[in-house]
Amino acid sequence: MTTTMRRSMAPEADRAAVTTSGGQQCALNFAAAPDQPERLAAGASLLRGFAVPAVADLLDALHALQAVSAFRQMVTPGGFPMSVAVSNCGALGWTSSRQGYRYTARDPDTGQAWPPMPEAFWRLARDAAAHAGFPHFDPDACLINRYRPGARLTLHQDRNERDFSQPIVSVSLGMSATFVFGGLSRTGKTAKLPLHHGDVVVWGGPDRLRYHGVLPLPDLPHPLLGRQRINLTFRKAG
Ligand code: MD3
Ligand code: FE
Repeated sequence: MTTTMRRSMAPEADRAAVTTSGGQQCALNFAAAPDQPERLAAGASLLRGFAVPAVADLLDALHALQAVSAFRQMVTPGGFPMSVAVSNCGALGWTSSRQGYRYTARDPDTGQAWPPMPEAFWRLARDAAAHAGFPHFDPDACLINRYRPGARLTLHQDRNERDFSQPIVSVSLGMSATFVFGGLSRTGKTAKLPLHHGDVVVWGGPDRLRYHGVLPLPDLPHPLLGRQRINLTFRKAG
């Protein structure tokens, strides 16, 4: 028997055996292995914990970015300040103002270009997209959302990007949130999904234009990030 055959016939052998305090042996199983995306819908995949190995690099880069383009509360086209504070990196940045939502090459607060997308950001987004079945994803925009307790995002669609064939990759860091996603119309049925530190979701294909939002953030501080949730949203905007 070849090694290949033996491996394919006994995949359990690859799992670690653990001895419990009671003396019994059990397989060390994971709810979702990091290399096994969970299919939420035809074009949507949840990669639980996918960003965990990259967290230290992501946070280092995030601190450097904040010194160039700080978080700020933008105003909605309706004239209300967003509860979520935002910043951007990459060639294009998402902005909101009384004039509407749009992508700009410059930070309106500084008049300077948005800071370049850190290599660790771009690499993570590309790897996650590839794992979810979207190879060669090359994001030119990363919207950075910062939620404090109570902050929320009402149900909306992301439709300011040029090419809807490109997916959106979302990375959650810090406090957990409940993400809500609906269908292609605002009134469609919705589902809730808890998102935790390190989780990555890839939305593409038929799910790219789904309505979605985030429920008000409960005040449950995170060991590493304290009382905040950071969401990195990678897009091909231009
Ligand atoms: C599903 N941000 O910035 S990311 C946004 O957690 C936004 O901060 C949320 O929605 C957050 O626009 C959710 C997940 C996400 C992003 C884009 C989507 C889900 C999506 C586009 C289509 C469908
Ligand atoms: Fe969105």
